[in-house]
Amino acid sequence: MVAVTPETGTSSTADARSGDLADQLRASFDAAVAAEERVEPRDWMPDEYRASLVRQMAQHAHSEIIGMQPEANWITRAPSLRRKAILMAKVQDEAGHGLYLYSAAETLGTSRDELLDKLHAGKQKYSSIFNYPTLTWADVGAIGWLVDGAAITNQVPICRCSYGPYARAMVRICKEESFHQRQGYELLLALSRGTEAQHAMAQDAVDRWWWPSLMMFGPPDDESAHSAQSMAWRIKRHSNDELRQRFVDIAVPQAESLGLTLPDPDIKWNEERGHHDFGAIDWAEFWDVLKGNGPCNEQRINQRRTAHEEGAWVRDAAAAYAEKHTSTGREVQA
Ligand code: BYC
Repeated sequence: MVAVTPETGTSSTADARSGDLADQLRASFDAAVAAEERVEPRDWMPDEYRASLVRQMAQHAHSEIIGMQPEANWITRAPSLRRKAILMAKVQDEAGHGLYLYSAAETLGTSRDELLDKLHAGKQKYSSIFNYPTLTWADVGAIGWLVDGAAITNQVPICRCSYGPYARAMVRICKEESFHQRQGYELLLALSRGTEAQHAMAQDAVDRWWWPSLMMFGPPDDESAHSAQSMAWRIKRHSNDELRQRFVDIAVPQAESLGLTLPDPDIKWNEERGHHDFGAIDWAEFWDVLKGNGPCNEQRINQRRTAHEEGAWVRDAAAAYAEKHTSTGREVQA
């Protein structure tokens, strides 16, 4: 990989000293990616590669911090101290995941403030899934089992993403996500094996979260604007439909073990394909949620903006403290 130094120029193709140099840099980048070498922050990379990574990583980071809201809704009403402690730890993990991802995005020359401003202004997206409400305690289980399960299916391949800082952040995130998925499964299992009312609550949650979970993988391949290029750059390793199918194949036997039914009469094993067939996804609903018309879009973004405004004094105090101690030559202790 070609490191960007004062001799080789800056990270932008436009800034490369000549067309020849730009071609060489590009060829070297393409060869390195094809050879499964990691791209690191100081390496030369095409502007479009950098922009696409920032787009995906920002959306991912925003999803982590917005994703804290639907679950945090149940912290005060968790049915036991054990469940409350688990849920608090999980929500705290999501904040940590956001932090790793914003930090990884910063290595591409974009600041966390800039990305948050874009989120608050509606210029960057977060996952469609978090625009659905958490109506009952069982939703905490369904989010863990289905939403975190879908997230893991999507994110394990990103541990092999060509961009080093993103890939490394994903290793830790996936380890934590697998705990999240298991806590959701265990919670749903307890409800499913509980009273009739508890079982019905678990089934209702699965009925509501199943289809939105399938939408998390993004539009069908023939409508996915970025997949082909992202796969060529080894940012994505599998297409949206491939990962969605993998998730369905994993979820079907798990639903059976849980004693719950997936709300799709068309799910059946297809011997020839070696996969489960499943019913049609309501893509009109997906695009509508992306446009801001989901049940909770407005609530989620308003709550995020308010939290940001109300946290301004904490950021100011931390910055003033750091300034005071660096200007006096003393290091700030963590
Ligand atoms: N929601 O060309 P496409 C989590 C957008 S939650 C909203 O296929 P790409 C968590 C897409 O951005 C999950 N927008 O895009 C779990 C693009 O619009 P822009 C967060 C979506 O990037 C529990 C347009 O549709 N995970 O981790 O090739 C608790 C066309 O799509 C969605 C990640 O973000 C969607 N579901 O593939 C807390 C994983 N799907 O950008 C947190 C990393 C598509 O042109 N991201 N769009 O305006 C990815 O793997 C990929 O970005 C996606 C989409 C598979 C999501």
